[in-house]
Amino acid sequence: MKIGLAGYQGSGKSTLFELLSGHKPDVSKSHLGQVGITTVPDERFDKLVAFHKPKKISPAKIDLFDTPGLMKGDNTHNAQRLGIIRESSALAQVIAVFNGVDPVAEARAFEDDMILADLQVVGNRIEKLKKDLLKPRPATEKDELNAELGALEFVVNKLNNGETLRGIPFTEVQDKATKSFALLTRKPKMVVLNTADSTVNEKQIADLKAIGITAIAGPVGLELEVASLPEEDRTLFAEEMGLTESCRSKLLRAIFEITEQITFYTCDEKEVHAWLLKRGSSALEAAGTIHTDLARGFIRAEVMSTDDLLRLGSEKEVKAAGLFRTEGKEALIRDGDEIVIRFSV
Ligand SMILES: Nc1nc2c(ncn2[C@@H]2O[C@H](COP(=O)(O)OP(=O)(O)O)[C@@H](O)[C@H]2O)c(=O)[nH]1
Ligand SMILES: [Mg+2]
Repeated sequence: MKIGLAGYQGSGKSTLFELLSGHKPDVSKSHLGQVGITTVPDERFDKLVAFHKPKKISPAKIDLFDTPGLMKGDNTHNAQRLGIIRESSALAQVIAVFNGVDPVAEARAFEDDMILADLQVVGNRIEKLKKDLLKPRPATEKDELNAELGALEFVVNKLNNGETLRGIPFTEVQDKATKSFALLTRKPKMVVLNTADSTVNEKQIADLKAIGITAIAGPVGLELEVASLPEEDRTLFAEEMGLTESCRSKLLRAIFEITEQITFYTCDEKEVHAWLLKRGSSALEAAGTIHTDLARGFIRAEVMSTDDLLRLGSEKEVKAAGLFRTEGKEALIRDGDEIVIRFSV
């Protein structure tokens, strides 16, 4: 999963990137954006590691994408800059509350910039389709082009109304017609209110919630300062500054919520591995997350809940309690499941 850290210049995207990834972004690459990795803290994973004592541990990881900042009111360049974040699976907009920026106004401005960027790519395609439809073509081909045109016109109408495409159910034709655009306004999005200190303005969070945006707040710059202190000073300083829950943990919780992620695990004496999966996914999709071979040669999944395993103390006891499941391709994988995929290729 790749999270685009987005927003206007000077909002603290690069600071957040450094806080989460531990790497200072290379300024010479800032016009292209850069990717770093953050590990997902997970108590259940830590318990599984203590239980299985594997040689290798692989916690879940998320790619972070520090993206070029937008400029207020600069439509042409913003659309171009936004093009870079199309490959993100979700967006976190950073807002400089520490600078007195109004969160709702800035969240709306960002939505408008994304709407314009989406309108540009979809509009270009519509023009091309209309030209193609004027040329002589076999009827079946024309039908296909007309279907695509209809799908894209639906999208353009929404965008022209100032609406985003987030959460709108798409038909198969609409999905197919828009897939290659990776529409920005369709991506799950959250807001990070970058505050001056540990004081959080709950009203700002509620105001964003009221316009459908999940937000968290935290002093990104201050947390980075604390992170750079010698380890023995960190706790004391964090306490003095009133820093309780870290931005990392708040952000990841919100990201899991907006992207509807769950975590499942594969465990043996060699490795304990945490994997991310969209809620509602099947055993076959979980297998495909691990390796395409496992999906291709899928025979069955053996599944138990981590909670049952840790509570009862062994796989044998889980089986004795009738809580061990042998499942087919379609079975739903739940948050916290430990699974083994049996396969043959
Ligand atoms: N006071 C304060 N300054 C911050 C904070 N976060 C970032 N800054 C400063 O704001 C400026 C822009 O931050 P940067 O992360 O480069 O923003 P970007 O343009 O969004 O990548 C830098 O001078 C940072 O030191 C913060 O939480 N508090
Ligand atoms: Mg930056």
